[in-house]
Amino acid sequence: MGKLAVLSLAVVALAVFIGERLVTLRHVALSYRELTQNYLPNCHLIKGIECGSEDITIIDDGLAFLSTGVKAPGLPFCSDDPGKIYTLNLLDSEPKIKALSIKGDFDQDTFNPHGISVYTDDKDGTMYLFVINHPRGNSQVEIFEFVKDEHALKYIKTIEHELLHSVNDIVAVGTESFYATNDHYFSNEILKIVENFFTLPWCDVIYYSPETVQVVADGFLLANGINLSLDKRYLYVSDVLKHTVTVLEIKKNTVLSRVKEINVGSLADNIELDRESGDLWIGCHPNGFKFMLGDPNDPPGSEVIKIENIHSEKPLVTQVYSDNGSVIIGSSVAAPYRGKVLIGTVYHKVLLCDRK
Ligand SMILES: [Ca+2]
Ligand SMILES: [Ca+2]
Repeated sequence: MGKLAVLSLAVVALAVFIGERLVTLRHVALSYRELTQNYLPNCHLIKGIECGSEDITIIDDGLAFLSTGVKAPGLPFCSDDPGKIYTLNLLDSEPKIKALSIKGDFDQDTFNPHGISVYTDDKDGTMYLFVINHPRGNSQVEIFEFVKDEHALKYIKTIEHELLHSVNDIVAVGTESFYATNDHYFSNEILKIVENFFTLPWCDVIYYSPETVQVVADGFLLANGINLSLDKRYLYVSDVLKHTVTVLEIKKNTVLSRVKEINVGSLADNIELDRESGDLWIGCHPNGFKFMLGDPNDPPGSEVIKIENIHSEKPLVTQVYSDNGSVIIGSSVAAPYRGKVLIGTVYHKVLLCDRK
Protein backbone atom coordinates (compact mmCIF):
# COMPACT_ATOMS: atom_id res chain seq x y z
CA MET A 1 0.00 0.00 0.00
CA GLY A 2 1.29 3.43 -0.90
CA LYS A 3 2.07 6.08 1.69
CA LEU A 4 -0.88 8.14 0.55
CA ALA A 5 -3.28 5.23 1.01
CA VAL A 6 -1.93 4.54 4.55
CA LEU A 7 -2.24 8.21 5.42
CA SER A 8 -5.78 8.36 4.03
CA LEU A 9 -6.79 5.30 6.06
CA ALA A 10 -5.28 6.81 9.20
CA VAL A 11 -7.18 10.08 8.66
CA VAL A 12 -10.46 8.21 8.09
CA ALA A 13 -9.90 6.07 11.21
CA LEU A 14 -9.17 9.18 13.28
CA ALA A 15 -12.26 10.95 11.95
CA VAL A 16 -14.44 7.92 12.74
CA PHE A 17 -12.95 7.73 16.23
CA ILE A 18 -13.48 11.43 16.97
CA GLY A 19 -17.02 11.20 15.55
CA GLU A 20 -17.79 8.25 17.83
CA ARG A 21 -16.40 10.14 20.85
CA LEU A 22 -18.48 13.23 20.09
CA VAL A 23 -21.67 11.17 19.78
CA THR A 24 -20.86 9.40 23.08
CA LEU A 25 -20.11 12.71 24.82
CA ARG A 26 -23.37 14.20 23.57
CA HIS A 27 -25.20 11.29 25.19
CA VAL A 28 -23.14 11.48 28.37
CA ALA A 29 -23.85 15.23 28.63
CA LEU A 30 -27.58 14.70 27.82
CA SER A 31 -27.17 17.58 25.40
CA TYR A 32 -30.22 16.50 23.35
CA ARG A 33 -32.58 16.79 26.32
CA GLU A 34 -35.51 19.19 26.16
CA LEU A 35 -36.41 20.46 29.60
CA THR A 36 -39.98 21.28 30.55
CA GLN A 37 -40.64 23.66 33.41
CA ASN A 38 -41.71 21.98 36.61
CA TYR A 39 -41.91 24.59 39.33
CA LEU A 40 -42.46 24.37 43.07
CA PRO A 41 -44.78 26.78 44.88
CA ASN A 42 -43.59 29.67 47.04
CA CYS A 43 -40.05 30.08 45.74
CA HIS A 44 -37.79 33.09 46.07
CA LEU A 45 -34.12 33.79 45.47
CA ILE A 46 -31.98 34.32 48.57
CA LYS A 47 -30.50 37.81 48.75
CA GLY A 48 -26.72 38.08 48.85
CA ILE A 49 -25.65 35.03 46.88
CA GLU A 50 -24.87 35.65 43.22
CA CYS A 51 -21.81 33.49 42.60
CA GLY A 52 -22.74 29.99 43.59
CA SER A 53 -23.44 27.82 46.58
CA GLU A 54 -22.20 24.48 45.30
CA ASP A 55 -23.04 22.53 48.45
CA ILE A 56 -25.59 23.05 51.23
CA THR A 57 -26.32 20.94 54.27
CA ILE A 58 -28.93 21.48 56.97
CA ILE A 59 -28.63 20.39 60.62
CA ASP A 60 -31.48 19.19 62.87
CA ASP A 61 -32.46 22.63 64.18
CA GLY A 62 -32.98 24.06 60.67
CA LEU A 63 -29.65 25.84 60.34
CA ALA A 64 -28.32 25.52 56.79
CA PHE A 65 -24.59 25.76 55.98
CA LEU A 66 -23.82 27.09 52.51
CA SER A 67 -20.47 26.65 50.79
CA THR A 68 -20.20 29.58 48.38
CA GLY A 69 -17.98 30.96 45.63
CA VAL A 70 -16.16 27.87 44.39
CA LYS A 71 -13.88 28.47 41.42
CA ALA A 72 -13.10 25.44 39.28
CA PRO A 73 -10.86 25.44 36.20
CA GLY A 74 -12.87 25.20 33.00
CA LEU A 75 -16.11 26.35 34.61
CA PRO A 76 -17.57 29.84 34.51
CA PHE A 77 -17.39 31.87 37.69
CA CYS A 78 -18.45 35.39 38.41
CA SER A 79 -16.17 36.71 41.12
CA ASP A 80 -12.50 36.66 42.10
CA ASP A 81 -13.41 37.07 45.75
CA PRO A 82 -12.47 34.21 48.08
CA GLY A 83 -15.22 31.77 48.98
CA LYS A 84 -17.18 31.94 52.20
CA ILE A 85 -19.35 29.76 54.38
CA TYR A 86 -22.73 31.21 55.27
CA THR A 87 -25.56 30.01 57.46
CA LEU A 88 -29.27 30.55 56.97
CA ASN A 89 -31.92 29.58 59.49
CA LEU A 90 -34.87 27.88 57.82
CA LEU A 91 -37.06 28.35 60.87
CA ASP A 92 -36.85 32.16 60.55
CA SER A 93 -39.89 33.77 58.95
CA GLU A 94 -37.60 35.57 56.49
CA PRO A 95 -34.39 33.55 56.32
CA LYS A 96 -31.28 35.64 55.65
CA ILE A 97 -27.71 34.56 55.02
CA LYS A 98 -25.07 35.35 57.62
CA ALA A 99 -21.34 34.82 56.95
CA LEU A 100 -19.45 32.66 59.42
CA SER A 101 -16.26 34.32 60.63
CA ILE A 102 -13.19 32.09 60.64
CA LYS A 103 -10.89 32.10 63.66
CA GLY A 104 -7.37 30.75 63.91
CA ASP A 105 -4.40 30.39 61.60
CA PHE A 106 -6.28 29.89 58.33
CA ASP A 107 -5.60 31.51 54.93
CA GLN A 108 -8.98 33.02 54.07
CA ASP A 109 -7.68 34.81 50.95
CA THR A 110 -7.29 31.53 49.05
CA PHE A 111 -10.40 29.86 50.51
CA ASN A 112 -12.15 28.00 47.66
CA PRO A 113 -14.80 25.86 49.38
CA HIS A 114 -16.52 23.00 47.57
CA GLY A 115 -18.31 19.99 49.22
CA ILE A 116 -19.16 20.26 52.93
CA SER A 117 -20.35 17.99 55.72
CA VAL A 118 -21.30 18.53 59.36
CA TYR A 119 -20.35 15.99 62.02
CA THR A 120 -21.66 16.14 65.58
CA ASP A 121 -19.60 14.41 68.27
CA ASP A 122 -22.00 12.28 70.36
CA LYS A 123 -19.73 12.60 73.41
CA ASP A 124 -20.03 16.34 73.95
CA GLY A 125 -22.28 17.66 71.18
CA THR A 126 -19.43 19.57 69.50
CA MET A 127 -20.17 20.24 65.84
CA TYR A 128 -17.49 20.06 63.17
CA LEU A 129 -17.69 21.39 59.65
CA PHE A 130 -15.60 19.51 57.08
CA VAL A 131 -14.89 21.50 53.92
CA ILE A 132 -13.27 20.45 50.64
CA ASN A 133 -10.98 23.34 49.76
CA HIS A 134 -9.09 24.09 46.53
CA PRO A 135 -6.60 26.86 47.36
CA ARG A 136 -4.49 27.63 44.24
CA GLY A 137 -6.04 24.64 42.46
CA ASN A 138 -4.99 22.14 45.18
CA SER A 139 -7.30 19.68 46.89
CA GLN A 140 -7.46 19.39 50.65
CA VAL A 141 -9.89 18.97 53.51
CA GLU A 142 -10.33 21.60 56.22
CA ILE A 143 -11.83 20.74 59.59
CA PHE A 144 -13.44 23.53 61.63
CA GLU A 145 -15.32 23.52 64.90
CA PHE A 146 -18.64 25.34 64.65
CA VAL A 147 -18.85 27.78 67.58
CA LYS A 148 -22.53 28.61 67.62
CA ASP A 149 -22.44 31.35 70.29
CA GLU A 150 -19.89 33.35 68.29
CA HIS A 151 -21.33 32.38 64.90
CA ALA A 152 -17.81 31.36 63.92
CA LEU A 153 -15.72 28.53 62.59
CA LYS A 154 -12.65 27.70 64.64
CA TYR A 155 -9.95 26.32 62.37
CA ILE A 156 -8.66 22.97 63.58
CA LYS A 157 -6.61 21.36 60.84
CA THR A 158 -5.93 20.77 57.16
CA ILE A 159 -5.72 17.26 55.76
CA GLU A 160 -3.73 16.62 52.60
CA HIS A 161 -3.04 13.21 51.14
CA GLU A 162 -1.99 11.90 47.74
CA LEU A 163 -5.22 9.89 47.52
CA LEU A 164 -7.26 13.08 48.08
CA HIS A 165 -6.10 14.53 44.74
CA SER A 166 -9.33 15.78 43.08
CA VAL A 167 -11.82 15.80 45.89
CA ASN A 168 -15.34 17.02 45.23
CA ASP A 169 -17.60 16.03 48.10
CA ILE A 170 -17.25 14.67 51.59
CA VAL A 171 -19.24 13.01 54.35
CA ALA A 172 -17.74 13.04 57.85
CA VAL A 173 -18.06 9.92 60.00
CA GLY A 174 -15.89 10.93 62.97
CA THR A 175 -14.07 13.95 64.41
CA GLU A 176 -11.19 13.26 62.03
CA SER A 177 -12.53 10.65 59.64
CA PHE A 178 -14.58 10.85 56.47
CA TYR A 179 -15.38 9.47 53.05
CA ALA A 180 -14.65 11.69 50.04
CA THR A 181 -15.10 11.41 46.27
CA ASN A 182 -12.45 12.13 43.64
CA ASP A 183 -14.08 13.58 40.53
CA HIS A 184 -11.03 12.83 38.36
CA TYR A 185 -8.19 10.33 38.30
CA PHE A 186 -5.67 12.89 37.11
CA SER A 187 -4.80 16.15 38.84
CA ASN A 188 -3.36 17.81 35.74
CA GLU A 189 -6.00 19.99 34.02
CA ILE A 190 -5.20 18.79 30.48
CA LEU A 191 -5.20 15.12 31.50
CA LYS A 192 -8.55 15.72 33.20
CA ILE A 193 -9.99 16.79 29.83
CA VAL A 194 -8.45 13.69 28.19
CA GLU A 195 -9.98 11.55 30.96
CA ASN A 196 -13.44 12.99 30.28
CA PHE A 197 -13.00 12.76 26.50
CA PHE A 198 -12.33 9.02 26.75
CA THR A 199 -15.01 8.62 29.49
CA LEU A 200 -12.64 6.58 31.64
CA PRO A 201 -14.24 5.00 34.76
CA TRP A 202 -11.23 5.78 36.95
CA CYS A 203 -12.77 7.85 39.76
CA ASP A 204 -12.99 6.58 43.29
CA VAL A 205 -14.15 7.03 46.87
CA ILE A 206 -11.57 7.41 49.64
CA TYR A 207 -11.91 6.57 53.31
CA TYR A 208 -9.73 8.71 55.54
CA SER A 209 -8.92 8.39 59.23
CA PRO A 210 -5.67 9.23 61.05
CA GLU A 211 -4.87 5.49 61.03
CA THR A 212 -6.02 4.45 57.54
CA VAL A 213 -6.36 6.06 54.15
CA GLN A 214 -7.50 3.93 51.24
CA VAL A 215 -9.65 3.62 48.14
CA VAL A 216 -12.91 1.93 49.20
CA ALA A 217 -14.88 2.06 45.92
CA ASP A 218 -13.89 2.75 42.33
CA GLY A 219 -15.09 2.46 38.75
CA PHE A 220 -16.89 5.83 38.62
CA LEU A 221 -16.87 7.99 35.49
CA LEU A 222 -17.08 11.15 37.57
CA ALA A 223 -17.76 10.52 41.26
CA ASN A 224 -19.37 13.56 42.82
CA GLY A 225 -21.92 13.80 45.67
CA ILE A 226 -21.59 11.52 48.69
CA ASN A 227 -23.76 11.05 51.75
CA LEU A 228 -24.75 8.52 54.42
CA SER A 229 -28.14 6.91 54.98
CA LEU A 230 -29.95 8.02 58.16
CA ASP A 231 -28.93 4.80 59.93
CA LYS A 232 -25.34 5.31 58.70
CA ARG A 233 -25.30 1.82 57.23
CA TYR A 234 -25.19 2.85 53.58
CA LEU A 235 -23.16 5.27 51.54
CA TYR A 236 -24.69 6.95 48.50
CA VAL A 237 -22.42 8.17 45.71
CA SER A 238 -23.54 10.07 42.61
CA ASP A 239 -21.82 9.63 39.26
CA VAL A 240 -22.38 12.74 37.14
CA LEU A 241 -21.48 11.25 33.77
CA LYS A 242 -23.25 7.95 34.38
CA HIS A 243 -26.42 9.71 35.65
CA THR A 244 -26.57 7.31 38.59
CA VAL A 245 -26.55 7.02 42.35
CA THR A 246 -24.65 4.00 43.68
CA VAL A 247 -25.65 2.43 47.00
CA LEU A 248 -22.78 0.93 48.98
CA GLU A 249 -23.19 -0.98 52.22
CA ILE A 250 -20.62 -0.19 54.90
CA LYS A 251 -19.48 -3.55 56.26
CA LYS A 252 -16.51 -1.98 58.04
CA ASN A 253 -15.16 1.56 57.63
CA THR A 254 -12.89 0.34 54.87
CA VAL A 255 -14.96 -2.54 53.52
CA LEU A 256 -17.89 -1.51 51.33
CA SER A 257 -20.07 -3.74 49.22
CA ARG A 258 -21.89 -2.48 46.15
CA VAL A 259 -25.65 -2.99 46.53
CA LYS A 260 -27.13 -1.31 43.46
CA GLU A 261 -27.03 1.56 41.04
CA ILE A 262 -30.07 3.73 40.33
CA ASN A 263 -30.44 5.73 37.15
CA VAL A 264 -31.73 9.26 37.74
CA GLY A 265 -31.70 10.42 34.09
CA SER A 266 -29.75 13.59 34.85
CA LEU A 267 -26.18 14.60 35.71
CA ALA A 268 -26.36 14.00 39.46
CA ASP A 269 -24.33 16.23 41.78
CA ASN A 270 -24.76 16.58 45.58
CA ILE A 271 -27.03 14.27 47.58
CA GLU A 272 -28.90 15.48 50.67
CA LEU A 273 -31.36 13.47 52.77
CA ASP A 274 -34.81 14.18 54.13
CA ARG A 275 -34.22 13.61 57.85
CA GLU A 276 -37.71 12.15 58.37
CA SER A 277 -38.19 9.85 55.39
CA GLY A 278 -34.58 9.17 54.39
CA ASP A 279 -35.44 10.15 50.79
CA LEU A 280 -32.50 11.32 48.67
CA TRP A 281 -32.68 14.80 47.15
CA ILE A 282 -30.23 15.35 44.34
CA GLY A 283 -29.18 18.60 42.72
CA CYS A 284 -28.74 17.77 39.02
CA HIS A 285 -27.42 19.31 35.82
CA PRO A 286 -29.94 18.57 33.08
CA ASN A 287 -27.50 19.46 30.28
CA GLY A 288 -23.77 18.99 30.78
CA PHE A 289 -22.64 20.95 27.69
CA LYS A 290 -24.65 24.03 28.60
CA PHE A 291 -23.38 23.73 32.17
CA MET A 292 -19.74 23.75 31.01
CA LEU A 293 -20.29 26.67 28.62
CA GLY A 294 -22.38 28.79 30.99
CA ASP A 295 -23.60 31.02 28.15
CA PRO A 296 -25.92 33.66 29.69
CA ASN A 297 -27.87 33.81 26.39
CA ASP A 298 -28.49 30.06 26.41
CA PRO A 299 -28.13 29.19 30.10
CA PRO A 300 -27.97 25.70 31.56
CA GLY A 301 -31.08 24.76 33.46
CA SER A 302 -31.61 23.25 36.88
CA GLU A 303 -33.20 20.04 38.02
CA VAL A 304 -33.96 18.41 41.37
CA ILE A 305 -34.52 14.65 41.51
CA LYS A 306 -35.85 12.73 44.51
CA ILE A 307 -35.37 9.01 45.20
CA GLU A 308 -37.88 7.38 47.54
CA ASN A 309 -37.64 3.85 48.99
CA ILE A 310 -34.11 3.47 47.70
CA HIS A 311 -33.58 0.17 49.52
CA SER A 312 -36.76 -1.42 48.18
CA GLU A 313 -37.04 -3.50 45.01
CA LYS A 314 -38.51 -0.53 43.17
CA PRO A 315 -37.04 2.80 44.21
CA LEU A 316 -39.19 5.71 43.04
CA VAL A 317 -37.28 8.35 41.07
CA THR A 318 -39.21 11.59 40.52
CA GLN A 319 -38.43 15.04 39.25
CA VAL A 320 -39.27 17.58 41.96
CA TYR A 321 -38.23 20.73 40.16
CA SER A 322 -36.92 21.83 36.80
CA ASP A 323 -36.19 25.18 35.22
CA ASN A 324 -34.58 26.07 31.88
CA GLY A 325 -32.25 28.59 33.50
CA SER A 326 -34.66 31.52 33.52
CA VAL A 327 -34.87 31.33 37.34
CA ILE A 328 -31.82 29.44 38.50
CA ILE A 329 -28.76 28.25 36.59
CA GLY A 330 -26.72 25.08 37.16
CA SER A 331 -28.25 23.53 40.28
CA SER A 332 -25.82 21.32 42.20
CA VAL A 333 -27.64 20.69 45.47
CA ALA A 334 -31.17 20.53 46.88
CA ALA A 335 -31.35 20.37 50.66
CA PRO A 336 -34.79 19.54 52.12
CA TYR A 337 -36.04 20.60 55.54
CA ARG A 338 -39.62 20.15 56.80
CA GLY A 339 -41.40 20.92 53.55
CA LYS A 340 -38.84 23.49 52.43
CA VAL A 341 -36.00 23.03 50.00
CA LEU A 342 -32.90 25.12 49.40
CA ILE A 343 -31.54 24.77 45.87
CA GLY A 344 -27.91 25.83 45.39
CA THR A 345 -25.87 26.25 42.22
CA VAL A 346 -22.23 26.11 41.16
CA TYR A 347 -21.94 29.69 39.83
CA HIS A 348 -25.35 31.32 40.19
CA LYS A 349 -27.97 31.95 42.91
CA VAL A 350 -29.79 30.08 45.67
CA LEU A 351 -33.54 29.41 45.56
CA LEU A 352 -35.68 28.69 48.62
CA CYS A 353 -39.03 26.98 48.05
CA ASP A 354 -41.73 26.16 50.58
CA ARG A 355 -43.83 23.24 49.42
CA LYS A 356 -46.44 23.77 52.15
CA1 LIG B 1 -22.33 17.39 49.48
CA1 LIG C 1 -20.43 18.38 44.02
